[in-house]
Amino acid sequence: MPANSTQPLSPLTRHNWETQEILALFALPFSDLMFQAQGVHRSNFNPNEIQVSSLLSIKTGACSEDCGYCPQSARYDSDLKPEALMPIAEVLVAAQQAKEQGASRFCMGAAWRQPKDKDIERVVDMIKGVKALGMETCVTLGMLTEQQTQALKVGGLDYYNHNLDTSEDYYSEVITTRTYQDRLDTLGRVRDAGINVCCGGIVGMGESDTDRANLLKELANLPKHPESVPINMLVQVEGTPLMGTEALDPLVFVRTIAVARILMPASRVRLSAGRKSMSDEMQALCFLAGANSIFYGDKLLTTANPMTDHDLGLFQRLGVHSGGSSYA
Ligand code: SAM
Ligand code: DTB
Ligand code: SF4
Repeated sequence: MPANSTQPLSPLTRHNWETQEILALFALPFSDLMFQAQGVHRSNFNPNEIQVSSLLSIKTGACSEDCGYCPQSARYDSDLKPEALMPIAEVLVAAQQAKEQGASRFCMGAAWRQPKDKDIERVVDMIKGVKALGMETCVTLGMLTEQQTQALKVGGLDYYNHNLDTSEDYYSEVITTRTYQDRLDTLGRVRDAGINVCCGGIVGMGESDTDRANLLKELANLPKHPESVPINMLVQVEGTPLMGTEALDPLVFVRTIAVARILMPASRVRLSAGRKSMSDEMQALCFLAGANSIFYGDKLLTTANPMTDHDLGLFQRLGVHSGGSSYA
């Protein structure tokens, strides 16, 4: 039976995973892992339906944080031209275009450590405008105060994206300007305000198998699973410290999706950044493993994504269609 938006507790929905159990899932023969993930996927979702979100960077670059993967940090020389917060009219033109191309959710990202209160007012106007177009809204703005979170909720925000990015142990290898606990605190405020949570991470940053298992453990052991779980493959950008990191085995990426699906049965698992460098066949494996959401549109925030025509062709070849929200 499909789960609904209240995410009922089922025997499959656990919040007490141990690292060793998760590592054991990762170590299953590939075929057995895929079979398990498929079973969980099919009992919670229509396996041929993929939720489609489009991204827009509403404030680009010049960020004070030192996230080692990110071209938007002011500390690295990534050739990115910083841009101030976009005028609302331009945001709405981009949202309308995304809607016409087939996106159901519009995600607006800002390169901030944390927004100022006056930024929130402008973002709330954007949220209202995008909702008026009939799209779901998501924003990712960095750390939030309780008051700011409430203002976003009152403004009608559907989802807040705030990634844990990696395991707690590996976090300080990648980011030193904020703590894991800072991230968890903002996620708690978003959850308490009744906004849907979009939270995942990045793999391919040189982390260990245990780090990947522990990232998924953190997500699955949250008091409530995030409604949306983006799994990003690191996009290596010239000038960032993680440029040149040894590439992750693509099959380990597929396994990560499968384990996320098993641990968080009713969450949308999003095959996120990194698709541009994946073959169609690898993406098909990710969908088989239980991914049922993508970022759609030629650009992510600042880097390239597959062309929309290519994605539409892939959907047709796989016999899948866009649709669905957080849950089946
Ligand atoms: N500044 C806010 C923050 O960090 O929460 C919001 C924007 S930030 C760009 C959103 C997310 O994009 C990050 O948490 C990270 O997971 C992802 N991201 C950034 N650069 C990436 C890259 N090069 N490859 C993969 N994911 C990336
Ligand atoms: C997420 O998990 N991935 C998206 C979205 N949430 C905001 C961002 C990916 C960014 C990839 C690098 C870039 O384009 O700047
Ligand atoms: Fe800034 Fe977010 Fe990039 Fe970190 S991930 S540098 S906080 S924009």
